[in-house]
Amino acid sequence: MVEIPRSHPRYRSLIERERIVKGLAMGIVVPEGLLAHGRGEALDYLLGEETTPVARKATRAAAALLLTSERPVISVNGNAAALVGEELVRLSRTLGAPLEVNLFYRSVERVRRIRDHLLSLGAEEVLTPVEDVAEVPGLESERRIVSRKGIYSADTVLVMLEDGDRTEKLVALGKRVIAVDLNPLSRTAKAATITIVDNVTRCIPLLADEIAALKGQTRSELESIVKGFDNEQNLRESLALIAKRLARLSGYEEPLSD
Ligand code: PTJ
Repeated sequence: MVEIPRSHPRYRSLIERERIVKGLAMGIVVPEGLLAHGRGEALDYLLGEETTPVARKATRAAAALLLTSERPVISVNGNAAALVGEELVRLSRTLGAPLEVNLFYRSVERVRRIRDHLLSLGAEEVLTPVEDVAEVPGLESERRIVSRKGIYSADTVLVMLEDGDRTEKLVALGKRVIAVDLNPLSRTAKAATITIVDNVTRCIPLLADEIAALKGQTRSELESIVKGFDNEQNLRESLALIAKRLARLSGYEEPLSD
């Protein structure tokens, strides 16, 4: 691996790539995860590679929802572990919620490797759907295999870099799902209770900060933050921000005729 100079204008983005590549070498990330990351990079580029005010609003609502949940669980896959392992451990501590490894390209070996990686970063509790497993009904992918005392019994699940199937099924089971997804058009984004259209590398630390900041609020104050949030509207606002930014950069503020 080459040393990336701090002065490089795309330092942050290049470091994220290095984390994913290192995760691949460690057997945490699958090759398909590189493609998913590339798609995320492109979408982040369109957003201006910064947390938008729209994403900030969703993050605050997500923090309030997590704080009013009885059994929140943080679902971790390969890309998330490689990109924001440390930040997820901090979030888990701040919230007092377990991490659970849940994979699309599942193998028991990789589940254990990701668990060990999170434990090495200081995680207190990492659930693995290997023993005492349950299945998410109606879901055919490997993501259906979950820990009985974790995602299966959770009332709220935080997911990131997800394909849409599981989110839809979890919501159908009556669970609240918070998704972090740079794609405001994805099925996950549309199906989730709250979608944060942001890069996990910016969002997860911000979410931990919001949780810490909101901890002193009463339950009814937190519930009113959640109630005041409209996911469909928030997704439309994210798309509108991208459209506005592109219109400004292109110099075509008015739509071109066909
Ligand atoms: O580790 P596994 O086996 O669970 O596999 C993980 C991947 C990511 C390979 C798997 O879940 C997958 O194929 O995901 P998708 O269907 O490609 O969806 C990933 C979504 O996350 C897409 O909508 C991407 O735009 C989005 N995304 C990519 N990078 C980021 C991101 N969202 C937030 N932050 C990112 N850094």
